Amino acid sequence: MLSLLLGALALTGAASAQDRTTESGEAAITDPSTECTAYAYAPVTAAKANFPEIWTPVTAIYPNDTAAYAKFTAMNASIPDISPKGTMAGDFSNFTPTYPATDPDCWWTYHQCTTPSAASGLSPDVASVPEPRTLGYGFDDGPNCSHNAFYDYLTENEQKATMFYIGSNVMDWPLEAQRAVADGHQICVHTWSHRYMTSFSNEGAFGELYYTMQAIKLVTGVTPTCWRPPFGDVDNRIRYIASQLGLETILWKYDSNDWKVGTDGITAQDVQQNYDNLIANVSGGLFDTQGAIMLTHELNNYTMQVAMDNYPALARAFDHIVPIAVAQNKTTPYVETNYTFQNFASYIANHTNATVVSDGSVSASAGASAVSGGSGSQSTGAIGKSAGVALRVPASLALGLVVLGAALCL
Ligand SMILES: *[C@@H]1O[C@H](CO)[C@@H](O)[C@H](O)[C@H]1NC(C)=O
Ligand SMILES: *[C@@H]1O[C@H](CO)[C@@H](O)[C@H](O)[C@H]1NC(C)=O
Ligand SMILES: *[C@@H]1O[C@H](CO)[C@@H](O)[C@H](O)[C@H]1NC(C)=O
Ligand SMILES: *[C@@H]1O[C@H](CO)[C@@H](O)[C@H](O)[C@H]1NC(C)=O
Ligand SMILES: *[C@@H]1O[C@H](CO)[C@@H](O)[C@H](O)[C@H]1NC(C)=O
Ligand SMILES: *[C@@H]1O[C@H](CO)[C@@H](O)[C@H](O)[C@H]1NC(C)=O
Ligand SMILES: *[C@@H]1O[C@H](CO)[C@@H](O)[C@H](O)[C@H]1NC(C)=O
Ligand SMILES: *[C@@H]1O[C@H](CO)[C@@H](O)[C@H](O)[C@H]1NC(C)=O
Ligand SMILES: CC(=O)N[C@H]1CO[C@H](CO)[C@@H](O)[C@@H]1O
Repeated sequence: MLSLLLGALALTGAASAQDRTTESGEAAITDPSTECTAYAYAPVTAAKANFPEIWTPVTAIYPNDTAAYAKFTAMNASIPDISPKGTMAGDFSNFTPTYPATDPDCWWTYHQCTTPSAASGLSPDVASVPEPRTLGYGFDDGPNCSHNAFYDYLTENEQKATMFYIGSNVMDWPLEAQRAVADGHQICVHTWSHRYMTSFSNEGAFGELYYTMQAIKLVTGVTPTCWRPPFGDVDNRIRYIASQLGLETILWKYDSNDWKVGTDGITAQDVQQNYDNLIANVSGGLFDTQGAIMLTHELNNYTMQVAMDNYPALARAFDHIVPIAVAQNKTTPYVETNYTFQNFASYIANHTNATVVSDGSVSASAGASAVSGGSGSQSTGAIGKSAGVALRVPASLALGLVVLGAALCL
């Protein structure tokens, strides 16, 4: 009884110390259940009526959304004439039997096609990274409410990654989405409701991508230029709609199957084997001319933990682990071109493994990585602008703060 009482007191104390109105406050919470308690964020509350219902598949653009209509109308007539396939839940049993074996739509779900015919005019999907012996590091399905332990770990290792965010999660957990930008990660789109994209109408598919881009812009100030189809389910119609929205399609060649544990007979041992195989393939020379992308998730405690558990071995095996944009030398990863990433050479030259001592102060060795402040300092501007929040201060943001110091209560 006494311990219960003390426990309750401790919780109360912890709760009152928590600031759930800013990115830095939210990022400081360490108790997963507190992290996952819903909160309201004014810019999202104010904009919600102009977005689709959270977690509901988008079937249409709101008639009053003239900006969205203008964008959709401009591409409408040239969208490839390909019919929607199967169901939103991925049941293609009524469709596949009639689908030509030649795979005319370059439908990934059918035979993992990632290279549309030249006649389609579409770019190949990105399924591996061009830099040899390099892992293009990315995670799907975030922002997860309980991701602080995982993001803290990445920060401690000075490791940045590509985060494929679900629009509905961004609206639910906007401060967690801001953390990705503050930490220097790359954000790509992972659709609004995480359904099988080839099942959507043209307007619905457009909306799944468009409103996720808008949600990310609303809360972080930046607009992504990349996306990953949930379940890899993409064909030339969906690729075209994405490309017209300025989104490059990113897939993978290796699947950790972390997201499947407990279903389809997939076990944690299977996932570990998939990591081990990838690692063995590095010394086997499989990536000597081209690097790898493996499908991994920010989905839940298990997927984040298994990513952390395997990070040291991945870091030993691969020469470099970098966000996908970095492996592509894509130094302006967003529509807002004033936000820049380091190119590959700069990223690896300046990559250190220093430990962040505390918010706003870092060990000297990490100072070298302040180049990532090239991105970080500008992301400060972006977040500050859209949300008016005070930021936690990783080393990379130190430069930007000189400018913002006057405006923020640090
Ligand atoms: C647009 O329409 C939606 C759905 O009817 C509504 O919730 C929203 O308030 C409207 N937005 C504006 C700016 O009128
Ligand atoms: C898109 O094109 C189709 C015909 O291909 C037409 O029926 C539809 O109204 C168009 N939608 C918009 C929003 O322009
Ligand atoms: C890659 O890993 C798989 C699974 O362990 C193995 O069968 C294959 O031989 C490996 N290839 C190379 C080149 O290492
Ligand atoms: C986020 O992760 C937590 C912890 O595993 C899990 O309970 C929750 O369902 C996840 N949230 C979403 C939206 O997937
Ligand atoms: C998983 O959950 C445990 C218990 O809540 C927590 O201590 C741990 O930090 C979590 N791991 C991750 C990666 O979130
Ligand atoms: C960074 O340091 C941590 C802790 O010492 C270690 O586990 C990890 O392997 C290191 N990573 C790299 C890329 O050197
Ligand atoms: C990235 O740029 C460097 C020069 O800074 C070049 O050596 C490398 O080949 C480029 N890689 C890619 C994938 O473009
Ligand atoms: C970048 O440009 C956008 C406008 O596109 C502006 O709102 C933002 O403040 C700029 N950020 C910085 C850091 O200059
Ligand atoms: C190789 C490379 O690009 N190194 C960069 C590391 O960071 C310093 C400091 O910002 C830059 O001046 C270097 O160009």
